[in-house]
This record gives sequence, C-alpha cells and structure tokens, in this order.
Amino acid sequence: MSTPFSFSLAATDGRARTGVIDTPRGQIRTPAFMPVGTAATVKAMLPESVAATGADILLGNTYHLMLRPTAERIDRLGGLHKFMNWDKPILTDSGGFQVMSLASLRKLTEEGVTFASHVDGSKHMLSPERSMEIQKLLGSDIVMCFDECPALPAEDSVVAASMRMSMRWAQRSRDAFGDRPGHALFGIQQGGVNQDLRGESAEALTKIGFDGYAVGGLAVGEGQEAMFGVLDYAPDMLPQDKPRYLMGVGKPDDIVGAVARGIDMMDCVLPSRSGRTGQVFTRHGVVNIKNARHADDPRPLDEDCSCPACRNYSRAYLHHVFRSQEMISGMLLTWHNLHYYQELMQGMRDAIAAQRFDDFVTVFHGLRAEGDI
Ligand code: PRF
Ligand code: ZN
Repeated sequence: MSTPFSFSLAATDGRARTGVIDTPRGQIRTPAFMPVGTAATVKAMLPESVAATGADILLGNTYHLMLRPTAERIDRLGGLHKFMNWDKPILTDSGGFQVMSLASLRKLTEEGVTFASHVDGSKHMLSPERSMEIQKLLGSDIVMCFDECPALPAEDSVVAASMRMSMRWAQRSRDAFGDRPGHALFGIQQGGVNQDLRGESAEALTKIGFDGYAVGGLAVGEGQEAMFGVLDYAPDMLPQDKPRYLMGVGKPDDIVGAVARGIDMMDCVLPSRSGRTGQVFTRHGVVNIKNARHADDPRPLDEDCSCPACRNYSRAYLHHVFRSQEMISGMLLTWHNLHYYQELMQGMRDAIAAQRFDDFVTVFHGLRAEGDI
C-alpha cells in the first residue's frame, strides 16, 4: 500500500519553515539538502555512507543518465533505485539546464532542444514529453518540469521570452506526466532577477498546479546579494502548503540565507566536488587540506565533528593522502563535507522547531568570523 506524496509543515520561525515530505520511499525532513548523484553515484561514496551522513533524498540527472547508460537500460535493470542501491527518495532534474552547460551544438526551439553528447558527440533531443518519459523510466520520485534557464546577466526581454516558454513547457510537462500516485511533479519558477517576471511565472505555475515548486534561474552569475534580493520575495509568490526547492544552491551561507527566506529544499555539487579538490567545510569556515600548514598537524579537521574523517584521522594524514592523490582522500573529505551539510540542515530544523532560528544564524556567522582554522 503506497502512501501518496504529501508535505506537512511542523513549524515556522519568521519566514523559515520546517516540516516533512512523505513519500512511499520514506520521509524527507525539511529544510533538506540533497547530495548530487549525477551519474547514479554520489562520487566517492557508498549509498549507505550517504545515508549515514543524514541524507533523506538524492538528486539524479536526466541529462547524464539518458546518455549513459540510457534510461531504457536503467528501466530494464529495475529502475534507478535498484541500479544504484539507494532505496530512499530520488529527485531527478529534467535535463535542459545540464544541456545548456555541458552539451555542444545546441539548438533550442519551441519543441525542445537538440544537442550533441559531451560523452561521444552523438545527437540527442530533449523536450518536455521526452524528459517526462525518461524520468518515469528512471523511476524518479520527484520529477522536475522541463525548463530553460538563461545565464545572468541578461536583458529583461530575453529573460521574459525564456520564462514564458518555460511556462508553456511546464504545461506540457504536466500533461505528459499524467496522474502517478506516489510520484511528484515540481514546477520551476523562472524570471531572472525581475520581480514582475517572477510573479508572472509563479502565477502561471500555480494555475497549472504542482506538488512542489522550485525557484530556478538563480546562482547563475548574479551573485549572492542579487540572489537573496530575489529570495526576499520569490518564495512568498509560491503556495505556502507545498515544498519550495532552490535549485543548485549552494555554499553553507547561501543555504542558511535561503532557509531564512522560506526555502525547504536545496541541492548542490559543492560538498561532494569540493571533497575531491581538497576544500573542506567546517563550522569555522573553509579549510584547504592541500595547504602545507596541515602537514604536521595531529588534530582532526574539526574537533566537534563525528564523521569518520574527523574521528579517525589527523589533518596530517588527510593532507598526505590528498597530496598523494590517494582515493581515500576523496572518500574521507566528501564524507566530512556531506556530514557537515547534513548537520547544518539538522541544526536549522531543530532551531526552527524551537523558535530560535535567529540565534542559530547569529552563532553560524559568529563561528565563521572567528577565523584561525
Ligand atoms: N533549472 C533546472 N535545473 C537547475 C536550474 C534551473 O534553473 C538551476 C539554477 N540554479 C540549477 N539546476 N531545471
Ligand atoms: Zn568531519
């Protein structure tokens, strides 16, 4: 017996919200951070390790998986959850955004987009209908509408035309998705940094009706101040009783600022990618493990962190394996970074529930300002 997809708010504090999304594959505690598992793996992590960091949901990518190993093959093998050994919820992005950043020979029309694969140059097509079909073949729990996201800065006329096409694509996505109990379809608001266009987009999406609403088109070159400027009004344009997902964000202070402005879900490659480039997130700020000052340091990365990298290894060891390009380096640093992000989310959920989110934010910024890490 599968329970349908539903969202319940447990508490709010200012504009910050905490609650739970119920899905047939389990609960997603919000605010939620979704680690990125682009190619059916969170790089350098076993799925059980990702779960151990506290993640309730992963993000997968239509674009990468349609090219390799293909959605049809994943479907034949029993779906993405079974294929990658992750039985909790998976949200999949719809592909258009990745086509624009990764593929070549792109041709964008009202119908959709054709492009050449970044893997082998082969030609492919994505449209709202094809994206819905692929995300269904993957077995995605939360399906994203097919949209287009212009890079910023851009002229208002360009942003408006793109947003209006994305809204027509949102209707086509809704029609193609159909009725799939237990699976959710999220709309994606566009409109750049223009309040009127954000409002028009929110109205179009709300009229169509979705199980959740993403704020798309941010963190694409506008900077944190402009992004927060949009987040000061954009989430409130979307329905109160549905989850709001800020796509592709961000650094820890972006995440705290987004939650403060009413965002419930986020995803970003930063904690996993940085784990492989030696950038470590701690409550005191960013540590670069490559730095020679760690070579003789017997202390853990973060005294207060309970992850395996901090419990069992010194900074000297982590520095050594990073410099030696040993694979355990990416494994340990990714684990730490994902653990840090999930602990940040848990801290925010607890603080919102206890009505002390402002204090949480003050302490968060205070620790980072102390320096000397
Ligand atoms: N649309 C989709 N995926 C995305 C974005 C978007 O606007 C962004 C923007 N930050 C990241 N990923 N479909
Ligand atoms: Zn740690």
